[in-house]
Parts: sequence; C-alpha cells; structure tokens
Amino acid sequence: MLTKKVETALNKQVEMEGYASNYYLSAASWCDSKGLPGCAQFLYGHADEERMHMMKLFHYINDAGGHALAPNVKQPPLKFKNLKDLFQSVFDHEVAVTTAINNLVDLCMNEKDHSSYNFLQWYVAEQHEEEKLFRTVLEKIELLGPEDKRGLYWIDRELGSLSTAGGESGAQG
Ligand code: OFO
Repeated sequence: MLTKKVETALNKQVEMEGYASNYYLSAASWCDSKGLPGCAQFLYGHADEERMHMMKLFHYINDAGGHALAPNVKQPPLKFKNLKDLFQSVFDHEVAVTTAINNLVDLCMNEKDHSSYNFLQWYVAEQHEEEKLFRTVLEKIELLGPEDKRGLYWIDRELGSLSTAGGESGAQG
C-alpha cells in the first residue's frame, strides 16, 4: 500500500518521464528538420523509451493500490542552437531526472516503503546508463568538432547505427 506522500511523488515522476519523452520527441524532430536522420532515429527511440519508463511507473502506482494520473503535456524546447547544444540540454535533463529519482528513493526509505524502494532501483540503474550514454555522445561531438560539417556527418552515422544496434527501443540504456 502506498502512502499518500509516495503516491503523489510517484505521480510527479510519471509527469517527468512523460515530459522526458516529449523532450526527446522535440529533439528528434529538430534533427529530422536539419538533415540528421541518424540522430533523429536515435532520439525517436529514446522518446519511446521514456514513454515506457512513464508507463512502468503508471502501472506500478495502480498495482500498488494508488491512482495513477495522466500527466499534463508540457511543451519542451523546440529549437536548439546546434547539435552540441541539443545533446547538452538532453544530458542536463537526464541529470535532473537522476536527482528526482534519488529524491524519490530517499522518500521511500523515510516512509519505510520497501516495495517502492525496490521498484525504483531499476530507475537508479537506468539513469546511470543514460548519463553514461549521453556523456559519451557529447565527448564524441567534442572530438569531431561541434561545428565541423564532416564531424556532423560522422556523428549522424554513428548515432544511426547505435539506434539500429540498440534493440527494441532503438538505443541502449
Ligand atoms: Fe532517463 O529518464 Fe526515464 O528514467
């Protein structure tokens, strides 16, 4: 059984994961419109993945006797200065999600909700993987030269191949 506090906090996280999905959708669309199909494919895959994160929480809340609430649709940033700016903002958002998950885990611990604590460990591991993945992408962009056209071409190819190699949702993590 969820305490009211935990139920409210889990629903807030549902909203954050839904927003993350929209964020990736917007980033993917920006890449699509800039002739970067590999990056777009990679990011569309992540939009699906974040929706899966949202739904996993959603079902958990109801399965644990709470009431999962369909979240608000908040509009994410629609434009980015360049590809580096896009991946930096995606990375920063992932770091914010990690903080939110850690706070949620702390709350479950304080409320002695071991079931939710246990459930959230999946998200702790997931955030570790996602931060690692996006840090690597940023390092590659830096290495190839963020403004270099040939560098962009290679990044696009690389991310396109990552998304086809990544399985169901199109990316690792
Ligand atoms: Fe990476 O945001 Fe979901 O958990």
